[in-house]
Amino acid sequence: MEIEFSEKFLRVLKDAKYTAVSTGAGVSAESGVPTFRGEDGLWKKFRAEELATFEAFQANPDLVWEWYQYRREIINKIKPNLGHYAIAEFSNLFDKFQLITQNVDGLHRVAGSEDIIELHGNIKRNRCLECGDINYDEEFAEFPPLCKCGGRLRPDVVWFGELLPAGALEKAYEAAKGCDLFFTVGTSGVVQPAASLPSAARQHGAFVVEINIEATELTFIVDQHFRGKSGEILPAIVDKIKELRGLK
Ligand code: BJW
Ligand code: ZN
Repeated sequence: MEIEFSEKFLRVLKDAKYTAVSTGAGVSAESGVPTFRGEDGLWKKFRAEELATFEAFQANPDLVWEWYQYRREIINKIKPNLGHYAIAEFSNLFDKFQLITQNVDGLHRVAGSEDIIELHGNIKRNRCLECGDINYDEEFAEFPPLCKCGGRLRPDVVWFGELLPAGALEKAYEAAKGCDLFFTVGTSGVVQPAASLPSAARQHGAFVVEINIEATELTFIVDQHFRGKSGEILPAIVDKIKELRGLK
């Protein structure tokens, strides 16, 4: 894809030593994972905010588990896209790199990224509400599923009103504050605290770039907005970095 890169962006791209990338559901959209908000975000007419809470789970564990099993089935069938692979290449192109994701689908790891901060957990894990045991079972003897100890299992993800995994947010903030180039990719920027990372990066001097198919809550605070699909724009950026560094 031919993209117009500004002089300023090219200079930042060439000079950046420490880059951080923060991703949301949009980066997996081209793989076939539905996003949360907008038209395709609805599942049986429910909004994510109505299902992704502990209260919803307590009131109707069958319904919430059905949603997660439906999503696991989708994720099990699909593959990373060119956006995930481009991000995996980033780690070889900068002295220091950190990937942060709100996604629970694990596709960054499949694409080859390592050291991923998963702010909202991982959909493949189950956690017992009683003993805290973690397992990766997908077939269950009973539904909603129970742990060996008899306690109720839940998906090991972060619901609204819950704290992010210990250390994850701190590590993400450290990256945002320490990097000189920060990308926010495929997120609507409405869910906190993840949505505050780009402004933290900017306040600490990073050049902040957004990649999204539409304007978001974050667009007005970024230095550069690329309008388009992450699976097209990220590979073009990787090509440009390689060209600038004489790697191709
Ligand atoms: C493309 C594309 C392509 C499409 N290429 N782009 C009032 C004010 C401020 C905060 C709060 C408040 N009231 C409550 C809060 C806190 C709350 C919050 O932020 N709520 C807001 C909604 C108002 N946050 C929390 O509760 C968090 N915890 C917390 O704050 O703890 C402290 C605390 C404790 C106790 C009390 C109060 C505070 C936890 C948030 C957990 C979010 N969990 C979910 C579910 C995870 C599990 C699961 O997957 O089921 O995380 S919700 C859902 O939203 C999921 C996502 O990670 C998250 C973000 O969504 P994302 O990724 O941005 O997706 P979309 O769909 O919104 O956007 C997709 C984007 O992609 C769009 O922009 C498209 O245009 C774009 N796109 N195709 C590029 N090809
Ligand atoms: Zn248990």
